[in-house]
Amino acid sequence: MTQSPECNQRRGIKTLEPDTVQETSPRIILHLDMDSFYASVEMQERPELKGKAVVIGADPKQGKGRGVVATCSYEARAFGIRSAMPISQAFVLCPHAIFLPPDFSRYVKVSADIMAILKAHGFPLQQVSIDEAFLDVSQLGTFAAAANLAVRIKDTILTRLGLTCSIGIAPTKVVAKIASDIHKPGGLTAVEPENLFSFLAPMPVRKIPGIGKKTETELFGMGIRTIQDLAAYDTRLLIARFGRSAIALQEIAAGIDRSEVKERDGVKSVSRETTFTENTGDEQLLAATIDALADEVCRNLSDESLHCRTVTVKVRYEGFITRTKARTLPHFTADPATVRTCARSLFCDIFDGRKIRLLGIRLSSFDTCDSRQMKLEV
Ligand code: TTP
Ligand code: MG
Repeated sequence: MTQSPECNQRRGIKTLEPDTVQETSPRIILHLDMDSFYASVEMQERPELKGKAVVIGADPKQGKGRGVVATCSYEARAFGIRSAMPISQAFVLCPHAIFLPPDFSRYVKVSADIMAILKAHGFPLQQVSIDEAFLDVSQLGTFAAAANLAVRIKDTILTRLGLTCSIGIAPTKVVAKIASDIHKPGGLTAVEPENLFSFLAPMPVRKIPGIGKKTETELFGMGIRTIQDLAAYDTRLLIARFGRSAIALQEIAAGIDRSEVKERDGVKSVSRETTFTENTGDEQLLAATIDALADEVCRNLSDESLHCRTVTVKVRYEGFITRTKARTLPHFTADPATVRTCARSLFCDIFDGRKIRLLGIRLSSFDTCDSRQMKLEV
């Protein structure tokens, strides 16, 4: 990073001691995120949908549907529709939109094609979700070379798969991710080390991955609105409010992020949830749903050759009150019966008899079959 501490003081930005932040050759991280992924896959396969407001998610049932929007085309976003919005609200915003159910297996296949295109360039690759990945392209040596690579990747994905993506390039993973998001769709944004602070400083704190609505509200209450405000805030007061994690947060705000592109860190969790057509307190139906969800997530687990240790059950009661409870098992497992038993017991712990709108199960803390095998052999 080339900016002097004096210059940062003038801007009100904190830095660590120069010797802990100076890097002789800065890393170059590329973050790619597909544009309106599920919707774009559908539009690619059905050209008559191109240019239309397309919403992927639950059946809207003329505005009486339940469940949420998974994603929507940018044309639909112009009407205010967003991911995770109730599908009934999406219908009100744009009744003439084309509503389609998600076709997950199709998206997983396209995702694998995208990752294969990225992997072919031979750089360390970390897939972080179905439609996004980091590449550590530091070996290219310059940001200009990284930008050329980004253009080639965008072209290949467009030519071979007919899909667009957005790419961010920066010296850290966090900034590369923020950069890939700011000129969507079809963006390419490079933040060179000397521009790191001026890029981050004016952004709203919410841009930092991990800062959600709740933390944002608390930060606003403390007078912290921009990333620069966060970087300049008294660290002791931040720790008093948010605990030790405030240190990492403040480092990110100052452009410091040492996290590496980890090749085997792909899938972090596998989850499935279902929204009932009508809120229900029928214990038999709830138990059967838990079993079906457990079987489904276990199938996903074995597709990915993974074993998990942590099972989380999510219950959303009528009125949108959500409870979750997690348990970490003593051993890694992919066994549906084990997951079912654990999920049922977690459900019993949080079920208070009220009617339920949604049930979900998430599996996390993974070990791959390969690494488990290796441990057994030791
Ligand atoms: P995102 O990359 O967050 O969204 P996106 O690709 O649809 O749009 P953008 O151009 O803003 O990147 O998520 C990737 C896919 O994950 C998305 O196409 C659908 C799915 N998804 C959900 O099912 N529910 C959600 O709440 C979100 C955010 C995404
Ligand atoms: Mg995306």
